[in-house]
Amino acid sequence: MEKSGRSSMNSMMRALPVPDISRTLMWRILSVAAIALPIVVMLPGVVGCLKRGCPMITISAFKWVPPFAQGLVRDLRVRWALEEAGLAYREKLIDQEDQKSEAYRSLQPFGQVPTFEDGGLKLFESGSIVLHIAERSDALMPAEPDARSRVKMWLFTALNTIEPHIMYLAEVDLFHAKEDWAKQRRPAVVKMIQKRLKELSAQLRDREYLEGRFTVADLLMTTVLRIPRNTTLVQEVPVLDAYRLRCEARPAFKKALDAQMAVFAKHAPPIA
Ligand SMILES: N[C@@H](CCC(=O)N[C@@H](CS)C(=O)NCC(=O)O)C(=O)O
Repeated sequence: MEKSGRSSMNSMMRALPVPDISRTLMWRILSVAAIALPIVVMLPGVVGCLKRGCPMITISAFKWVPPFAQGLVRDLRVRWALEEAGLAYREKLIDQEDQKSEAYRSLQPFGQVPTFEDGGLKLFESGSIVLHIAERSDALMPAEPDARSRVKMWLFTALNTIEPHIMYLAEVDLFHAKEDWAKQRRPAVVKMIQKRLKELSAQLRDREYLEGRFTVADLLMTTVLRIPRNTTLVQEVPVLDAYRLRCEARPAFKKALDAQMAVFAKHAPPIA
């Protein structure tokens, strides 16, 4: 009787859906690990943050500029680089009075925008700031040493070889257009820009980006090519215009531009 009772129990057990113990255990371990691992990894950083105060990147930007400059102010470069790198930041918004203040001059000796602060590090010059960000982000800088050097070469090209001529034209068109010297000088300035843009476009004819893939050099070059938007100089060079549009189509660019424009919209002076 007892024997037949045990065997009927065994056959009952076999009929019931018995859980696969090892699989259940494995899932439990994985679930615990999924929760615990990030905590363990982040804990030292969180504790350090609580002790020393959390470092947070701060960049300076103007509260407001006239429409001709909106979307071109150089904090855009830094915002864009930070967006590409996935780094959060806060803004230090300044006006013309702040530009002259001793406190701001201690960050930017020329009273200009942008500045960058991260913990104890304080930087000015948009080129140096985006390079600093890029050196720490795969999104903006390749790993291979020669490629890194070429990216820096193009970054200097944007700032030293292309931007000065473009800025000269901006000076002529936006600030001195009615003056005789500006009218006389303008054709030569335009000619020089056309020469430089043609030479640059020859480099981009067979490639989408300056160094194989999007890098901080493309970011800077694009912001430079945006400056003469009161002219058709870039549109006249289809390869360059397509390149500019390709870079501007990046979600990080849109976020950066929206962030700069939102500040101007918020601080717009009342219409008289
Ligand atoms: N070479 C500097 C130029 C900075 C610059 O010209 N910033 C402009 C805004 S885009 C500015 O602050 N202009 C006001 C001024 O010079 O007083 C850089 O790239 O950071």
